[in-house]
Amino acid sequence: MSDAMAVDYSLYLVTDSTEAVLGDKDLATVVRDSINGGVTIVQYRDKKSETAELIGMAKRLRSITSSLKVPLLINDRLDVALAVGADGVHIGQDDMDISTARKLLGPKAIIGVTCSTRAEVRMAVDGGASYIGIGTVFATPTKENAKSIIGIVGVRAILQELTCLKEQVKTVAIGGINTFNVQRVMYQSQSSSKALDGVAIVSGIIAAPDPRLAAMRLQSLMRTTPAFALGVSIGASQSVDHLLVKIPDVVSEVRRTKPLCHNMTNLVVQNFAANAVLCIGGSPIMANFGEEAESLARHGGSLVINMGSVTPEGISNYLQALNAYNHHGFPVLFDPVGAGATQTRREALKTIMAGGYFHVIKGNESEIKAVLGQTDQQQKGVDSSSSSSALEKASLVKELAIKEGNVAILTGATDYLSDGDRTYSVDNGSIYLSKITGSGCVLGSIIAAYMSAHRSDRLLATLAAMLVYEIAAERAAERSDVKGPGTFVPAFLDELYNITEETSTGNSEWLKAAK
Ligand code: 3NM
Ligand code: MG
Repeated sequence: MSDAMAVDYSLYLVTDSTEAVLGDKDLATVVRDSINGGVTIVQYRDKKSETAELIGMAKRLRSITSSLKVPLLINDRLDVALAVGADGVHIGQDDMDISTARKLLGPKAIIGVTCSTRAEVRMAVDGGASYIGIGTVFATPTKENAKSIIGIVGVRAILQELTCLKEQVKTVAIGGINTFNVQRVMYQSQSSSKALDGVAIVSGIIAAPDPRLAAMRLQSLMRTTPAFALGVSIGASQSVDHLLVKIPDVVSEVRRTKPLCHNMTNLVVQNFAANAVLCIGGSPIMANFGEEAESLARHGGSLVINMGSVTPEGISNYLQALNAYNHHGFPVLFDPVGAGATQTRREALKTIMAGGYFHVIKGNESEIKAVLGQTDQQQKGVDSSSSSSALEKASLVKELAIKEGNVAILTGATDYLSDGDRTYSVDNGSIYLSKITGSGCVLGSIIAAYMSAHRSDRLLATLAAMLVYEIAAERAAERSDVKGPGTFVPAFLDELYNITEETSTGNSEWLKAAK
């Protein structure tokens, strides 16, 4: 038996001998190939075979894993583990209890327990678990009767519990993890003090046409910073003045670089949003067809997904585009319009959020609450209403930003923005913004343009966009030719243009109006 502390859990293979996953391949060969590709620990899991067959295969796996110096664990069956001299066992919540297993196998054995709740984690830790298998993360055909799908949020909660317990127990996430989501699972699950030690994978390796290549690809994804997280500054607490002095440069950068801003937005605001992006110096394209996203995503622009006119076909287009931009690492802003308004939208919200990583999520109070899973009373329309205090709104954006590892924005008479570390409010704006349609959507498009022009500090880019937008609205509303919402719209476009043009010619007087 090996030293449990020295085990590398980074790429944990769980086997499956069923036709549906293994096909007609030989399991022992698959295990050997996948270790050669980068698997660091193996669990032999076979829920169907008879004991003699289990021991036969376990012996073959023992000899392969021993020669390749990788630990072998057996799922559930202590007798099989003892019979072949495995390094330990993995037990589920319905299997033998951890304390008994520990007593039978001794202190050096590796014993892992599957947990989906904080309470299960405490029991596993008390019983002497070496590691926790956290899951089920995503729904997966490999485990049809999964007890609960906890999402990346659930993984975070368990990592936080372990931080509170001050336990050094190791962790792997399991359930539906593959090359598309492994980086997001690792990145978004980390809490301030604890990250996953690895991921456990069944079909992503066993069902792959070439298990060695699949393991290599997964290992390399695990070891590289995801494209969507590159160039992100985290943890630099700065005063707002420190950020404000940098804003003229960001505003000019947008006009100079004319970033492509790809909008998948609703029927109501396409024209308005495209004009606003042009006015601040960006290059808008309004393209709702997912097929186009891959080639657009190569241009280094940004994507806005605005679910204001959501349809089933729309959702699959969004997901295709989200995947393309995540893959290339360029910014994506999500505007969950009317997220809590209907059951359909709540479902759409879940599907879209599970489909990829968003650099920014922007919504009004009820939308942000819906994204946080907090709304129980139904939102009436897509317009905003408010019931929380300033402090509550600030903590909503902070909570969302921490949860998603991104920038969150809550819009309203006062806007709130946070990257989890820095939380600010913007008090500029005009009452007319709430008297016209699409003002929020336009803000989303402007932020996205700023995010793609200025990559190194997302919060700075967002704040710059918000101030340009809110102060332009203020200046427009003050104009003598503006008599109401109708005359406000063209004046607002003018002022977006004027402010950004003035800034790029060296005049940033407008910033003095920032509140
Ligand atoms: N245990 P795949 S999920 C074996 O949640 C197993 O405890 C789970 O398979 C749990 O990588 C799971 O193919 C199957 O999605 C994971
Ligand atoms: Mg079991």
